[in-house]
Amino acid sequence: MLSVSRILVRQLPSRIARANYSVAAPATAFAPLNSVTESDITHFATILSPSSLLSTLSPTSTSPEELDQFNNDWMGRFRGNSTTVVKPKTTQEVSEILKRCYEKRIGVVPQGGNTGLVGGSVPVNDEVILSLANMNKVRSFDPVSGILVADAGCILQSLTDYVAPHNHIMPIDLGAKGSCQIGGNVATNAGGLRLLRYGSLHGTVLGLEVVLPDGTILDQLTTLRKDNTGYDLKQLFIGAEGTLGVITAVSILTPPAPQASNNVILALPSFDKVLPLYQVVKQQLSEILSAFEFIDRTAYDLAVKHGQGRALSDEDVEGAECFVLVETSGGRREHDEEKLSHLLETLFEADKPLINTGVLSQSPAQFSSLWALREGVTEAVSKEGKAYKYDISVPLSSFKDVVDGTREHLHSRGLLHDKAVKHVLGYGHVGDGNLHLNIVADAYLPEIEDALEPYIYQVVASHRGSISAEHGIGAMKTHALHYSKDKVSIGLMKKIKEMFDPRGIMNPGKVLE
Ligand code: FAD
Ligand code: 2HG
Ligand code: ZN
Repeated sequence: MLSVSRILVRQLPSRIARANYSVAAPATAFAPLNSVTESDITHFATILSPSSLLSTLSPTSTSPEELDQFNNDWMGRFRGNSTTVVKPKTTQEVSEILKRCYEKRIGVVPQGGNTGLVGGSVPVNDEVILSLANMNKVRSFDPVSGILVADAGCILQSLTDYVAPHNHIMPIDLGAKGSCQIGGNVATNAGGLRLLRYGSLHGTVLGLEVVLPDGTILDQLTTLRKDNTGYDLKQLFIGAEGTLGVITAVSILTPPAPQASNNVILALPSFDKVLPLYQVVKQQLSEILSAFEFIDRTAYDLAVKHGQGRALSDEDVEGAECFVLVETSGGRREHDEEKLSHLLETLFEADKPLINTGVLSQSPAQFSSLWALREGVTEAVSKEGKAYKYDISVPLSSFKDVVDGTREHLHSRGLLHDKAVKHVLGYGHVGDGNLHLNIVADAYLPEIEDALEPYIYQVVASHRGSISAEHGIGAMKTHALHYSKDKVSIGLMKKIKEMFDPRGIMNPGKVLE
């Protein structure tokens, strides 16, 4: 196999590319932002109820510790210094707050469930944190069309529970479903575990209500499936990570719940079997295939170690280099089970086997526990140590080379040991070409970051891949955007930012440098 590092040396003198880029790119020159003052707090108090205003500044008296959960990100990697959290209950309140911040040039960070993995949901300095947690009502649901209109602060799991009795499901599902909000999902254009079947939020979101930085309310909360009346403005806010406005409500198409769902975990002897397996699975399961997720051996072992579930016996996992979780969702149980059994027979009886073994769930509890293993990898990684996360799109065939190449690279820098990097692992959404490369360290150390960047971004660029398949850019990757976007694209993004947010108050320091 061709080593990733060797490809790089030949193709990418990336530091030079970056220097060239910064000379040519148009600068986003916003005037410096101001800190929140006591007079702003007095003003906010005229807009919000007392319980919706948390600030260490007088006349309020919140302790700094109470603000910790808002200032720190999920990974414990990014930290802000905000003195003030506002928790509006209505779109009108959001509008009034933004008007004041716009007038006084105060930075604003929209915050949903704070489960983002790129440092986008916490301030870089002392911006106001605008939490959507109090905007958590379903506005309407039409069981015939399946269209749900909900406040942005609704938690994804609660929306799933809301539509379930109507035999519908949310088109998106992810491990953070118990905490993340639909507004945060839309703002990050989160992918997750159902993208293979239902596509991205760019397709399933039908409308948005957004408060623009100057307080103007943009009402695009349509429930129409078809609407070709000029530019589709809502698309700009999907994946904008709060840099263009605050999403206050979402209209989304929910699919009918499948009548039958099954899943199976397959243990593979080597990575080179994953792609042939994917081909066979696609061919045989066709319309009922709803997920094809990949977990390498290190990821599997960590999930088991940290109690996220155990799918296979010790004997079954022996000799397995990686695992694949296949899910089917269809309309008739007998039909789906027949197809799945036929697939498993083909796999077990093949002359040149693609799999060692597999476990098919036999009950709803087993179905959930197989998923828990895959969804639990992120949680397991965070229990094991401090994670550097690279969420990349690269050709499926190079998933293993990227993970192994990174491990070798860290080894060559003398960083692969207990006091530095403990594990390098890969997992993700094979069906979407999205690899989650996680580097688990003892602590966040500058020498590890220096070894990882720009190395990994160069690898991605050498494949013309994406440095962020689904988690976004946040604060973590602003400096690396040029590895995936050309000058013209970044120039246009800056113009769009300036048009919507001429004072640069919305989520400063995120997405664009
Ligand atoms: P936050 O983390 O609060 O915010 C994320 C970004 O969106 C920030 O830039 C914030 O400013 C902005 N934002 C939030 N709400 C709004 C709003 N109402 N208006 C404007 N901007 C807003 N991501 C995936 O794509 N796929 C996965 O499979 C996946 N699995 C995960 C599993 C775990 C265990 C964890 C911890 C995270 C996972 N993530 C995944 C990342 C994260 O959960 C998603 O990005 C999620 O969509 C973020 O939602 P949130 O409400 O927590 O947003
Ligand atoms: C997943 O697919 C999430 O589990 C999180 O996107 C990935 O933690 C990660 O790197
Ligand atoms: Zn993912």
